[in-house]
Parts: sequence; C-alpha cells; structure tokens
Amino acid sequence: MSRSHEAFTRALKVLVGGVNSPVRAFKGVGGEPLFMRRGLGPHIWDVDDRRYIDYVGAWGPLILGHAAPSVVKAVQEAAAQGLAFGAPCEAESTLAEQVAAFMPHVEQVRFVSSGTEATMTALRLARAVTGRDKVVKFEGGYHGHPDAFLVKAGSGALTLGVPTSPGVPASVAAHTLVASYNEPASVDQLFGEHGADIAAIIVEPVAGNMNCVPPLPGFLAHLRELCDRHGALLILDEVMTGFRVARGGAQALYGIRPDLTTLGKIIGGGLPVGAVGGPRRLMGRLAPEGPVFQAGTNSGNPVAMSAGLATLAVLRDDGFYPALEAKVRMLTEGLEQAARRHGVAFTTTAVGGMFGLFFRPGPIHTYADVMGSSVESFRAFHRLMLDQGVYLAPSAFEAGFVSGAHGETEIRETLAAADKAFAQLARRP
Ligand code: KE4
Repeated sequence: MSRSHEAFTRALKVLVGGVNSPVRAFKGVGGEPLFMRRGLGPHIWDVDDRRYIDYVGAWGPLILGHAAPSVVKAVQEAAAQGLAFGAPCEAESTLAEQVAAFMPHVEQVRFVSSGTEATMTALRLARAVTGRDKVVKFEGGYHGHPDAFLVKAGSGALTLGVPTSPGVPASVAAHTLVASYNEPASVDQLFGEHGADIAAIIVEPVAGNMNCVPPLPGFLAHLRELCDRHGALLILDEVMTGFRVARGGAQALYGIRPDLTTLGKIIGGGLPVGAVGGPRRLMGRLAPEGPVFQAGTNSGNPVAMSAGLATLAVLRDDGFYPALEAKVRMLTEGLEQAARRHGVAFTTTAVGGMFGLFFRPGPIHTYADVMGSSVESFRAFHRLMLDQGVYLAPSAFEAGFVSGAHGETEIRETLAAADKAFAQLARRP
C-alpha cells in the first residue's frame, strides 16, 4: 500500500474529491493523484519518496523551479517581519512597478489573490467602462471560475452561451458569447449580431487550457481591430502567459495592445497572487478612486509580494528566456523525433517556456484540432512517463512548463523515458 494511496484515502474523507482543485485529482488520466511532499529545482518528490522531473511547475508559477533559494530566502525574511498587515506596504508598490516596467501596456495594477479574481475584476471593469453586458470568450479558453466564464458554446443556432456548470444562472450565461480560437470569422459573426452590446473580448493570447495552442499570425491583431471598431475592450488573460512566453508576456511577444491585462501564477512566484493591469484611465475606475467596487483581505500580501519580487528579479536577466526557449526546443524536438522513430502519431507546440503535446499529426490551430488528438494515447503515455519518473500534467488539455532549473540532464532523461514510452505505445494492438 503506497503512502500516496493512504494519503488519498484520508483526504477523500475530509476534502471534496481528496483535492482542492479538480484537475489535481488525476481524473483526466486515471489512477490516483500522487501526494507530494517536497520540491527542489526541476524535481518533485512524492510521499513515497519517488523523485520526478516536474513539467507541471504548480501549473506555471514555478518558472525558477521548486524552492528557488533566492525566493525562499525572500519569503523567510518577509515572513519574519510579519505575515500580513491589511494595510499598504511598499512591497506592493515595488512589485507593481516591476510588473509595469516589464508589461508594455500596464500602467497601473490592482493585486488580488488568484487569476480568477483578476479576470472577474477585469470583466466587471470592462462592463462598467463600456456600459455593456456581453463578453466574448473562446471555446476551450479558461479564465478561472467566475460564473461568466463557465459557459460553453450554445447550440449552433444560438450564439449565446449555455452554462458548463450547475449553479450558473442561464441569465448570466446568456451574456457570454463563445467564439472559436484562431478562427476570426467566428468572432466577426458575434460582433455582427451583438457588436453594440459587447463589453469585451477575453482571450488567452496563447491558449494554454486546451493544451498549448499559439495564435495564428494576425488573429490577435484582428481581435484588437474588432474591439476598436465596436468600442469593446480587449482583455488579454496573461495569467499563464505573463512572464512565461516572454518577459513582457504575449502582449510584448506579439506586439498586441490590450486594454486590460490579467496576471497571476509567475508574479506570485508560487504564492497566491493575481493582478489586473492597464492604463490609468481604465484602472482609475476601480474603488477607491472610482465607482467599480473590488476588494480583498489578502490582496498585496507582503510575503506573497516578496516571492513575486524575488522571482521577477531573476527574470530580468537577458539570458533567461533564450536559455529557457532552447531547453523547450530541445525537449519538443526530441519528443517529435522519438515519436517518429517509433511511428507514433504525435506533434508538439511551444511558445517561450510552455509547450503542448498532442497524439495526432500537426498542425494544431483550433479547438477542433485539439479535440482530434488521442486522449487515450496521452493517458497511456502519461502513465508510462510517470513510471519512469517524469511528471506531466495529468490532463490531455493542459500545457507543460519548463523552468530555469531544468538542465540538459533533465531534458535528456525525459527524452530517454519518452523513447521507451513511445516504443511501448507503438507495440500496443
Ligand atoms: P487561478 O484562479 O487558478 O489562480 O487562475 C485561473 C486562470 C485564469 N486564466 C488562465 C489563463 C489560467 O490558466 C488560469 C488557471 N490555470 C489552471 C491550469 N490550467 C490552474 C490549475 C487549476 O485549476 O488547478
């Protein structure tokens, strides 16, 4: 009986599904989740003391790897000064200044404690600024769990959304319109029918929650042009891509001007931080300066700020991103070569420090392309890699992440494990 199994059995009694976030439950790959007890650099250890090369990185925040010494030291020093004040502290201004310095279209920031709070706030702000109710999202796009975003495409005739979760009123879902990522005509149609009522488009500039799907050339620019033409705001949800695909996020990488940017994950360095950012003329509408209410007990927590600051300090190094991208390229190219050697239908995507794995031939541009990938093959691959000490996201619809702590050694070990895994997949009936 493994310690992980015992821990899961215990957790199931007191935590819903034994977890505090559904994707961790391994329902996407089968089997039971591994309970983790330690992480260091590119590695994570489960409670049975098995070591894994980690490509989840706590779902993106750990761009420096686990327990980065400079981050741990900053957190220890901040904690010794007090865990929370519920009052302004200078670390909040310092981190906001850093974010504004890196992100081209962020002039002012409001810190919150999760990506969900960030996107919820950005939507409320967009609706207040435009006086409109509707929002356009993309099928397969994930922006946390605000009611407005737990919506899937309605029936063909209806372009209005229908809830993906009980508890979301149809009246709320009706304000959410669902388009198809990388398919501009689907967005044109929604603006043709509802343009005057659309407050905003919210988009992951690199889709990371239907696995990793980069934007086609011109797609993001088209969204910008549509918003300008119809008086809607463009919200770039950079919770995952911010400081992940480039130091300035996807808005710098692709040269796109959002009206509002949402951030999370990396800016907390592993601790709970989210943020909304944008020009002062929009951000100034938030309380207490403006009428749009938003608040949070833990917003700007000084210990969390210290983790974000210590993380961004390392990302300032001009060599960080080129080195990260080289390792992602070594991984994805090596995986594709191994799959080809064994005749397994497989392709990858990659942007900066994030990547995607698909069990189907490429290219991968749309949600339909993603859904054409073999989930069954991914599940088998995931298990084969786990058994060899490689920890991939337990879902065929999540992106993977490389950290600055991953070295060539870890990439080569991963490729050796993948070669064996593809060989076994190729032998299946
Ligand atoms: P959180 O509320 O989980 O901090 O952020 C929500 C969110 C918003 N926007 C984007 C683009 C995101 O990727 C996320 C959260 N990402 C998931 C992983 N795909 C978090 C993992 C989880 O739900 O446990």
